[in-house]
Amino acid sequence: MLQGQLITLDEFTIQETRKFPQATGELSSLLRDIALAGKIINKQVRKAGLSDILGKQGTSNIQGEEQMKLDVIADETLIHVLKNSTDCAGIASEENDDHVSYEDTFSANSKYVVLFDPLDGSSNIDVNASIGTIFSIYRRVSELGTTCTEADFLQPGNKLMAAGYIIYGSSTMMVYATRLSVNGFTLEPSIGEFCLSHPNIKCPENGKIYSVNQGNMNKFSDGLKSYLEYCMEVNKEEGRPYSHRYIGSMVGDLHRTLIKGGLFMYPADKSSPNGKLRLQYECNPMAFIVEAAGGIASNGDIDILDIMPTELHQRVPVYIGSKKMVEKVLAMAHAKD
Ligand code: AHM
Ligand code: MG
Repeated sequence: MLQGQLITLDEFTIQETRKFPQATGELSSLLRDIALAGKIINKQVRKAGLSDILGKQGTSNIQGEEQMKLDVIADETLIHVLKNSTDCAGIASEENDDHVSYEDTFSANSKYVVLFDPLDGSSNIDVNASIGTIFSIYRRVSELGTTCTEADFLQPGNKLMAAGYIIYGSSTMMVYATRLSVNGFTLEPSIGEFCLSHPNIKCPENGKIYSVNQGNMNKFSDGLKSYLEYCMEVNKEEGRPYSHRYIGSMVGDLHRTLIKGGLFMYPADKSSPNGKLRLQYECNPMAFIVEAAGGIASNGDIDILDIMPTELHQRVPVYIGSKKMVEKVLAMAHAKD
C-alpha cells in the first residue's frame, strides 16, 4: 500500500515546466530521455558480474586509456537513446574523439546538445564500487535547422542549462541541477521509476571530510602539502583531524561531498600540470551542480564555470565542495606560491 507522496521524475519535470508559462518542455523531455538511458545502463551495471561483461574491451579511447566493456555499452546506449530523442541535436562523449551531429530533421531543429562521461570511475567496475554517468546540457549556439557544430560543445559552464549524474551505488540515483535547484531521485527497481527522494539538495557550508588521491602528495605544491597537514592535524576545537575518504570515482566522492559537505580535489601536480579530470565531461557539470547547491568550484585561480574551453577533451585542476573548505584550501595553496 503506497503511503506518503510519490513523485516520479516524469511528474516532477512536468510540474517544473508548468511553473514557467513560456517553457516548451523540451529540456524536461531531454532529462527524461537521459533518465531512460540511465535505467538501461543501470540494468547492465547490476548484472555485470553475472553476464561476462566485466573486463576490458581491448580498445583505447582518445586519452589512450583502456576502455572497459561497460564504458562502451554505456556510451553506445546514450548515443542511441539521444539520437532517438526529439530534443537533442548532437552529443559529445568522453569516450569519443569528436562530437556527433544527428542529421535527421527533428535533431536539426532541436535546441540542445548533450555532453557526457558515460561511465565515470571505471577503474571501480571490477571491484564493485560506485560508478556513475555524468551529463551536461547546453543550448546550441549554431542555427536551428542546421546540424550542430563543435562550437555548441565548447561553451563555458556558466552557459549550462542543466547538468547531472546517475550514480550506480548501493542504490541507483539520478541527481540533476538547473539554475533553480538540485534534486535527487532514487530508482525504485520494482516499478522502474526514479522517485523524488532528495528534494532541494544544499551542500553544507562547511565539512569534515577531504577527498583527494593522497598518494600523489609528494608531487603536490608546498601550499597544498601544508593544507593536507592541516587536515590531519589534531585540533579538537576546530574538529580536526578531518576524515579522509577517496573512492577514486568522482561521482561517488562528489555525491558524498554534496550531501554531507566536504572537499573534493584533483589538483595539478608535477607530472600533470592540468590535473587529470576533464573540464567538459566531469568538472563543469559537477561544478554546476555543486554551485547550484550553494558550494563552490575552482581550478585554483578562477571559478570552474568561467573557464572558456578551447578543446573538447581538455583537463583542469579542480577544488570543489563546501564553500568554507574550498576557500581554505585555496588560501593555503596560494599562501606559498
Ligand atoms: P575515468 O573517467 O577514466 O573513470 O577517470 C576519472 C576518475 C574520476 O572518477 C576519479 O576522481 C579519478 O579518475 C581518480 O583518479 P586517480 O586514480 O588518479 O586518483
Ligand atoms: Mg570520467
